[in-house]
Amino acid sequence: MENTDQQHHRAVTQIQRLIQRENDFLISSHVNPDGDSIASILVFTSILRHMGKSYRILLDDDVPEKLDFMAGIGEIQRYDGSLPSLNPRVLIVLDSSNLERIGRVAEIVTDGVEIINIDHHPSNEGFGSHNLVLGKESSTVEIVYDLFTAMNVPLSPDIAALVYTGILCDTGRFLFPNTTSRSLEICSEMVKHGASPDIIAKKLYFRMSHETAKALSAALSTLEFHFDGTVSCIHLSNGAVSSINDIDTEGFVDYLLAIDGTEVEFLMVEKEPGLFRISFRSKSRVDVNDVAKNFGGGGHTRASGCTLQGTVGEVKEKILNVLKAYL
Ligand SMILES: [Mn+2]
Repeated sequence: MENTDQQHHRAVTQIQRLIQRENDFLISSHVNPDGDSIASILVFTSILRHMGKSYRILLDDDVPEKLDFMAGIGEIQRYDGSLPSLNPRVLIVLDSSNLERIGRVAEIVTDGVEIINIDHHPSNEGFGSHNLVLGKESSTVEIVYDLFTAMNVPLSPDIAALVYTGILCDTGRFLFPNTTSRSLEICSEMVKHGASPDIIAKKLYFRMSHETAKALSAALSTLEFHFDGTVSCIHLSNGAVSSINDIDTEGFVDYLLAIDGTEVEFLMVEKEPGLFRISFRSKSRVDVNDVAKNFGGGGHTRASGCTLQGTVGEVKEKILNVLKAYL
């Protein structure tokens, strides 16, 4: 029986051989793209470019505006539902625990297509022909960067900034428990090679439209506490701002994490009248992945989400009823 290190080593060798042998690649990642998924894609394509290979990047979603500064972002195409003429023999899936997470791009997979699955989610289903899954890594880009190094691709300031950005995003600015000395060592290396922490931080965290600032203010004004202050919640109603779908509400719920005494925090955003997108956070005790599963959602132990229908009062009631059992 092979141990994990041997499996890992074998997957790396197989992936290297496949890259050397094939010429056309399709690359994809999960819907709701984040800094790590985009960084993983763009660092992977730098390997393919270095090897003189053809590739195409398809996502079944738009890239969030705040990631528009990432080098090479213009190469990412939104999948329009029709199969590209490329006819790839290899599909590279990054940062996705299963094939459903890449949305309709999965339609491309026919019998002859080999799948390379590179990910850091412990829940990864191992759906690839080759699976490089390391559940303890902070981010997928850390794994892709190892491959990049193993294949002797020259490191440019642009690539350094991509790797740094991916790790920064998935470690929550080096604040989450997945932040390891290795993540920091890689980031230190990236800074030596031209990544600029202050420029990247400004692009990612210190940009907010006036509309988003007003929406944040409206959401925070709805703050409530439940169960002796162990749960806090806020909401943003559809009518509270002019165009709710232009608002970047990502990060709103994190403000609640700073409040003393709470264990679970959640945000309810009314994306359409009567339809709420819920974001959960947990400080230490409650597994909010499990909480979200009650409502058909999921995610991680400390951060998860789901979708619920009803009025804000009804939705809140449903959530509090379930949360009761977890506290
Ligand atoms: Mn990730």
